[in-house]
Amino acid sequence: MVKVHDAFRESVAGRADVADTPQLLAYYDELERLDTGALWTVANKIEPWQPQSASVPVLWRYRDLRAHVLRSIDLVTPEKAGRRVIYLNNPGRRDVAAAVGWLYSGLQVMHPGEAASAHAHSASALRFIMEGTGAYTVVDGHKMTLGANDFVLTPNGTWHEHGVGAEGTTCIWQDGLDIPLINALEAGFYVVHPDLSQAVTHAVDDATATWGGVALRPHDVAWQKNYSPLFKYEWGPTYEALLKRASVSDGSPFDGILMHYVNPVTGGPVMPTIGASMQLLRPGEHTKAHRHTGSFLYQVAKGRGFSVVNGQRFDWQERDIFCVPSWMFHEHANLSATEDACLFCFSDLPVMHSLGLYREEALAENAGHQPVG
Ligand code: GTQ
Repeated sequence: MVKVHDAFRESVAGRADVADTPQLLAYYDELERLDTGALWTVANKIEPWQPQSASVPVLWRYRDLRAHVLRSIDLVTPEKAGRRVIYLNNPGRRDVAAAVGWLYSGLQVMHPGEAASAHAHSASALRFIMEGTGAYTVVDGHKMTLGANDFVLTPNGTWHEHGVGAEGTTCIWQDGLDIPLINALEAGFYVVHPDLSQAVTHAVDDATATWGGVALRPHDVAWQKNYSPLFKYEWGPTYEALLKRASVSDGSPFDGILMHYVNPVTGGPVMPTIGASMQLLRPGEHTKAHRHTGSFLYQVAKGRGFSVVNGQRFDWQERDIFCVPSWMFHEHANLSATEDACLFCFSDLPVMHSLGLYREEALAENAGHQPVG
């Protein structure tokens, strides 16, 4: 079969627009034998005018997933599986096991009395608790107790392990990691802890007690690392902060009341590669559509509503998860007239900001986009 090289031609000044000829095709074959190629045959493809996400918008309904997640308890042990997780596999990103863009996510389930072995890796991770009691995470000797809608960090390089105390109930949480990004950068290392578990060397929940003050920072504790020392962000104060903000502000027309979880030392994102936020949509609120760079994974922490992503409507309720791929228009709506709705979200926004790649655009009123819903 004859190879076609001019499929990406564009007749626009400054873009590649070279027609195939027998002479050129022979030339391209010679270049290929030398492990090279003519840029103009690929230029328009490798430098698109704007981001072309390979990810597709997806809604993962918890009511569809939950029974399958629980079934894994009878099928594999955490000892054998390493971690008992059902991961979210975006149809456009199966080759890299990403939920969206360069972000991985999965639902992990653990029985009372179970624990997963301690390990460390180059990927940065977070967990958002969906259901159950008695869950805990240990990060570098700091033990954090976890309840529904709590969010906990296990940053790059830290020893971490997860479990559910014998007195607890079956727990399900969402894991979020930058595994695909770290693999794309070919920078991933993985180590299993020599003892398979680590000693708890600090008082339980000491990170929250030390760094979780209301805009107060301890005088006598230093922190030099590039991630937040406040490993756990509890739902109670998070929700309270959203309600307080909503009492004095309408927030953003595109995002409602959107608050970023921050590193209390710097005011910056919780980890260098993954940021997280919680967003409140007031009863009946419907945000305006916009798009920006970055890949986003949402979990519905509270309420019900819908989001329109790239023109497609996704109706969601508590615990559902959906993604917004880079540069796709999106808007969110709270369908309740009386209750607020809250969306937890994690993303690669810190990467976009630190590399100078963040761009944002509102949907033009006259863009001919059909509002949905
Ligand atoms: O607990 O660090 O869902 O390394 C996938 C890979 C969780 C973890 C996952 C991991 C982890």
